[in-house]
Amino acid sequence: MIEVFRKASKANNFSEVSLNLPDNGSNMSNNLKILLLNGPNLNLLGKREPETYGYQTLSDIVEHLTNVANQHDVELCHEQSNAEHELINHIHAAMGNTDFIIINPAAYTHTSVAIRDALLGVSTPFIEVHLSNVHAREQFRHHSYLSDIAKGVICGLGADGYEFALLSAVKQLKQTTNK
Ligand code: CA2
Repeated sequence: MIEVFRKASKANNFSEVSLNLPDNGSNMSNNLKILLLNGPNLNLLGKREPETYGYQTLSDIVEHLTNVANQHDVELCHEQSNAEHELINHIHAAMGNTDFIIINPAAYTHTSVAIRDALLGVSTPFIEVHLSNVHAREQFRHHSYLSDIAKGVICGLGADGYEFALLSAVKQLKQTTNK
């Protein structure tokens, strides 16, 4: 914990301002907060290519995950973007107020050093999720720029993978915090 004290003595009046900042980027509020982040084209879920990505829409998935999070007394925030810089901005915005990130970076998984650097920069633990089994697909999907720095990776289990990631994140957080 970084503590900044400003002490000012004014005549007979002594005032002290104390500002407590987390030095590890952790959320200072009482509730656990998890960010679900989805990358490009995942807004098309349930509308195209259901044989590969399933029949559930992104809204269906987020609604279900929100219910699961509520049952565990955890706040779930969701963002989806087709733009790399917006995903990076969401990662930056999570710093200091989010305990865990669940991310499906979609195609950026296989290309983005910038998203890797953002996740390293904020030090928020994260799980990488893929709906499809990327290892059973084209060679270029076998490499991820994120997997080696993730707490875990789930792929090939469809939308259930997000739920398993959420339950694991909650379990990990409840083990390491007293919230
Ligand atoms: O399996 C996954 O979740 C992926 O992250 C999905 C990405 C793909 O580039 C990764 O290799 C694996 C593609 C997301 C595209 O989503 C669509 C959903 C419906 C229709 C068309 C695309």
